[in-house]
Amino acid sequence: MKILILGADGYLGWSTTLGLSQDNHKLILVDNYSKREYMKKLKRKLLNNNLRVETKLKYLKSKISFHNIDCSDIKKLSNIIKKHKPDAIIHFAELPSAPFSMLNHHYSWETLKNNLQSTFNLLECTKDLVPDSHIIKLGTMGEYGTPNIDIEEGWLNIKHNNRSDKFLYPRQGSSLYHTSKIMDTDLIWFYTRIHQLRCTDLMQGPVYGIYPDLENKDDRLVPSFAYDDIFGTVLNRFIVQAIAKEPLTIYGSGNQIRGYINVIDTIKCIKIALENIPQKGELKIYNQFTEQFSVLELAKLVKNSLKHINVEVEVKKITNPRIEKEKHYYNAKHSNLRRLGLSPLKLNKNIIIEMAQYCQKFSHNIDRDIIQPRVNWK
Ligand code: USQ
Repeated sequence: MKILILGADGYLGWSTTLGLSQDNHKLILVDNYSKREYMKKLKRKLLNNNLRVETKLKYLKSKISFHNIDCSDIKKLSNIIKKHKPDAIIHFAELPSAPFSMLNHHYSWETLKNNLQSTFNLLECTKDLVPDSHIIKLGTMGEYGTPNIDIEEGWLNIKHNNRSDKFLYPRQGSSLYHTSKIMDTDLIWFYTRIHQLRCTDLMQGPVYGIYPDLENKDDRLVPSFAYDDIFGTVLNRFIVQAIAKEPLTIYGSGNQIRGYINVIDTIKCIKIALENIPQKGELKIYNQFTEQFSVLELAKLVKNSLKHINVEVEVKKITNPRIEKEKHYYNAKHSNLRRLGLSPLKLNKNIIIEMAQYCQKFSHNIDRDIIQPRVNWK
């Protein structure tokens, strides 16, 4: 397949590139490095020396092409789509952070503007130029929030006054970032049903992991690894905190439950989505996570695992900087990807130890000043 990957410099965009580069696809990559710029502005740093895409492609010795393009510029995006006529377009070109979106008016608007504009531009270009092409969009489990009923996979059958119909599952985000993803889903569903596009929306939980590929552990090709309070996801942060001998930052009670996924499984899910092309006018939605944990359970797992490599871990509850339910029901369905062949890699001691050993190699890069949460929802 000819596959266009938007947002190819990010944690998931680059991991997907690596994963798909081994298959017989033609890949075209797009990124404008804006996340790197925002990190610099906000004085947040990565753990690893994340090389630029052009350099990583040289090491990969592949003929993958890269275009430095902002997807919120519709002219530039449409030129790329016109030129390459991709069979599938994977859309990661979004600002991915809840704290970033809640920092202040400026970054809230940056998140809404960037995420909606890139999704809108992609849908417009697809409708006009490649209406048969398959859009795979990274959504988030956070779109559903933490309702007091089971979370279905995208859709909910509702019976009301003796009549029934199927709707998008009700959504309520706990940050403007999550809300931007809800709005994306609404846009995607509108274009899918009105213009008969083929779309897949992947509702993914927080991702962890270093190497996207079990066979290829070349450190030069590792994706970005964030551990700071704005861009790091919780398990990646905990492991860096443990290596830095800082207490693990449990927000509030630590009873918040989410569905987690290893970055290796993210790639497997993208491959499954690519193979399962929706009909015209069909929006497929998959809940993309493999296991549920509370924050406290994750912290305990890190503490117990790292004992085996003599790393002492302290766990500390701190005031929750976010407004989110800390005690809640959580039962999210996630059988669609399993049914299509995903066999999940479960989180275990060895995975945590391997991640910690990678972090140890880069411990000289750890900046303790960017670990404590600085963005407060209130
Ligand atoms: N948390 C802590 N301590 C920390 C960091 C986080 O207790 O140091 C807690 C949070 O309060 C939250 C949970 O851990 O309850 C998950 O937080 P997170 O920062 O790992 O995840 P989140 O902000 O929800 O966002 C991340 C990604 C986002 C993706 C989302 C999936 O940044 O791109 O969409 O995970 S989900 O959480 O299912 O919405």
